[in-house]
Amino acid sequence: MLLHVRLSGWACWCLFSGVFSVFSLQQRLTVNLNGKWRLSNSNGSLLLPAQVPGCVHSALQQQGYITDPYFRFNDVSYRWIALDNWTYTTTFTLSAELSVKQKVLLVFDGVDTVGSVSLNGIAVGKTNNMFCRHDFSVKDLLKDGENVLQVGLLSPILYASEQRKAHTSYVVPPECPPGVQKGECHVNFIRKEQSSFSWDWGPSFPTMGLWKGVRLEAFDILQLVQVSSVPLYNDAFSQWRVQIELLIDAVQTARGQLTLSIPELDSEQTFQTHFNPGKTKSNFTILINTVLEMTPVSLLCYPPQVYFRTVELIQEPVVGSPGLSFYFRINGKPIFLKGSNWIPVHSFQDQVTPDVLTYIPLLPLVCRYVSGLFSILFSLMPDLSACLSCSLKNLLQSAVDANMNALRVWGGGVYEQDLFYEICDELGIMVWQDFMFACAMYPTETDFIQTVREEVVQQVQRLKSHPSIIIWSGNNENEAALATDWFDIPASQRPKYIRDYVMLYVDNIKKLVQEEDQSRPFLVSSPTNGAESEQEGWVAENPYDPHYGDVHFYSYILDCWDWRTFPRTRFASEYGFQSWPSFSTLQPVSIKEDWSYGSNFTSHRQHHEDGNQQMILQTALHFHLPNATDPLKRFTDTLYITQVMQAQCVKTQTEFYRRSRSEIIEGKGHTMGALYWQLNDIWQAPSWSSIEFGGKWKMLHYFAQSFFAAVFPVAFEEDDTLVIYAISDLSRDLKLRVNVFSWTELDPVCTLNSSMLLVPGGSAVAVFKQPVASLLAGCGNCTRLTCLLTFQLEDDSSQQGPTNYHFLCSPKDAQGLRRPNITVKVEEKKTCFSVTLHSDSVAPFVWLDVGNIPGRFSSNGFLMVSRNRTVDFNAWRPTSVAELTASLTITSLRDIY
Ligand code: BMA
Repeated sequence: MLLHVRLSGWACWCLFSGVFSVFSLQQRLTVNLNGKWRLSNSNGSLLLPAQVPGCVHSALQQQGYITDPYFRFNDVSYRWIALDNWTYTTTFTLSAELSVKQKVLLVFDGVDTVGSVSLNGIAVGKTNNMFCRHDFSVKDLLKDGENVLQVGLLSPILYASEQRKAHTSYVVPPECPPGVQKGECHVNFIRKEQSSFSWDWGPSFPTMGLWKGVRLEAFDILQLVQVSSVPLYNDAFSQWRVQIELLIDAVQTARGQLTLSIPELDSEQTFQTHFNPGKTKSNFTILINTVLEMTPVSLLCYPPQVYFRTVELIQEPVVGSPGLSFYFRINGKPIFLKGSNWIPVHSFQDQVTPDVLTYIPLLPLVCRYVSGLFSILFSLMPDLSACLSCSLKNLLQSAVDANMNALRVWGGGVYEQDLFYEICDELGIMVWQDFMFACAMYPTETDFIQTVREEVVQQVQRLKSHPSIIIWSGNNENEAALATDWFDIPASQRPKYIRDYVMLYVDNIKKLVQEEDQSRPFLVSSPTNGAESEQEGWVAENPYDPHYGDVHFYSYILDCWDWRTFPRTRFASEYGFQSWPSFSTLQPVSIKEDWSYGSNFTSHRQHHEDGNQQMILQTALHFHLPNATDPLKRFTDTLYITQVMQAQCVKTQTEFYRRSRSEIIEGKGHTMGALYWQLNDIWQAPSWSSIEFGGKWKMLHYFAQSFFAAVFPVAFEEDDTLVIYAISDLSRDLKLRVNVFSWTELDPVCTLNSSMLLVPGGSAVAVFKQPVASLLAGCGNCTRLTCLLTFQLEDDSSQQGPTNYHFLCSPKDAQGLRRPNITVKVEEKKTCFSVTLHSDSVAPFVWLDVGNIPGRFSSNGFLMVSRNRTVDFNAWRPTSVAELTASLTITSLRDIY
């Protein structure tokens, strides 16, 4: 349905009714100032071309002044870059058309970060917040002929340190990141991507640059700066209305008539309106006369599509459980959020690319790429390696393909670019959007609050039209940091920090967001006790209380196969385990001497204290460690086994959360969200991610395809009794089939079937319960050490959802597990390649790897309990059967020791 907006005299959206026609958008002139600028450092020793949008690091690399910043130890070697000040310069010539316009704005969509802008040698303004768009009125400074535009950028490290020094009254912790992160100090004093000074998964690259577009906008009378729209539903009247907000910049007072209409919905409204000189925001509401179903309906309009959907965060008493529920109700329906946490895709945002091209091996000579809706024929191979690594589309599609329905844009990164949210809208990914504050206290001086206010208003206005965003959240872990005293704040000073906290997130951010957007909930922090935290003055005694709100839970040392160690929370918004990326991801940024688990490189890339050791300890609880004599094989086997460990740990924990959906045990439960930490990687290093830098899926991501499936069976043991739950997002009559295998045999020793049971949509229901001893007694010579189980749900005619498995002992104790001797055949099919495996015995965690050929298998890391299995491989660049066959390695658990 098309939304018609008529502002008389306005050539904006669709129609133009011409009551007066003095001004129109069509007469706005835009001069794009992106492209090649010149960049110099403070003493002028470096002078080079630099791309805008872009940053200093990218420019230095592109011009060959530095090599890949991600190579080996370069994060430390290139520290000098962000300790210097840099100047971007460009020249442009004015057209006659532009010079006669009444108003000319110089617009920066994003300056990173502390900048002074001058035009023809005259200062026009300053910037100090990378999350703000800036515009400066420059008509009087422009001249005929050549104009010189300069942006001087201060070292963000030195600026942050200056700000810290100026803040003498009390400390605003943390002063510096932990040493293991090799980062910079006082990032909380600068409004910039907080993880750019280093994080526990990322390098320190405090970027500087013009990271978004630059342009001149010239117009007469007025121009439309931004349009946003949110649908609101009135329960009492069962009526929709769409709130449309226009941000107008007017040179002089303009009066007129505005008509909003949606003919398809038989809804129209007319407003007499006027705009005062300067920037004004005006809200208009159109009532929808037609009764809409509570299902998403799309309205085509400019600029984005508008969908009708409601979102509520339900916090209400739960029968049989102290505390409050915490779940999202979308269009009146409770939804379990399944997904992960999103971090910045790259240290250098200019290297984030929009799309991924999928190679279809149809035409051998002229390769065909399909990108979204468009098919383009290329006769020459474009260089795809760069675009693949950081493609938003690829990562988001990967989330959807792993059956995720939600992502949390974590508060230590950036508010993502418009395209991110457009793709989420399109793919149906629900976004939990943090504001960019993380793991720290923040100053509350007037200047700081002022710039944060501007940031918040701008970001909410920019993003609120996106239906994918279902919640705004004030910060990451700052309530927890205060409540559980991460920073050793003396008790006597606590009230001051709490006052600052409330001032920033409640009195300012929350208030502003709620003024700007009434269509979605606001949460002050994550984790939080939500309504209970508010009761306790916004900082709860224990923000990790499982009876309220959301929980972040990490435990690296406790046995992750033991579900009893996990909190039965209402909503798990963070949990996870580290693993290493694959060798093909590490190889381009390392050299031979780096390829061992004890190398300097291996410990340099690990930014989480004791992380490498924790991975090994957790692995050793259930697996033999690699013992190959060949050092490279031992290294790659170690990378593999950390991925096995991570996949299995996150699987166990996620299954626990999903099966806790429908029950209250010892007063806890009704879990309605599982967002593991973290989806993606910022560089090639060990981390909690399920997707490696470069887009390659780790074993965990393949596992997520199963453990987030709409219909899925999960097993666990309680007091030596095996319990299997059917989890279903859909309503189905289902029965369970359990196959018992011995580790030595590829045919089941025995099979058990349950009777058919209705599993209501949105529930987790126990469908099987039997003491392990009695189950084994009825099944040949099976013991805990010799046998394992697979199980699946079925309806009358076919299997529903993926097959799952349950080990009755640690694989390291399994008796009869043999080297499987897997052989393989690669074939070319119409739209992908197929890989057929043949195994002569049971093989756990079968891992196919084609090295640096980018692409994805349809399934990987699986338990092989059949002689043959075929999986597909979708390549993201042209390849061949020969190349794939040569690159393919297959590893299963028994191959590493
Ligand atoms: C959480 C996150 C991040 C961090 C992750 C892993 O607390 O919010 O700050 O990267 O844990 O430690």
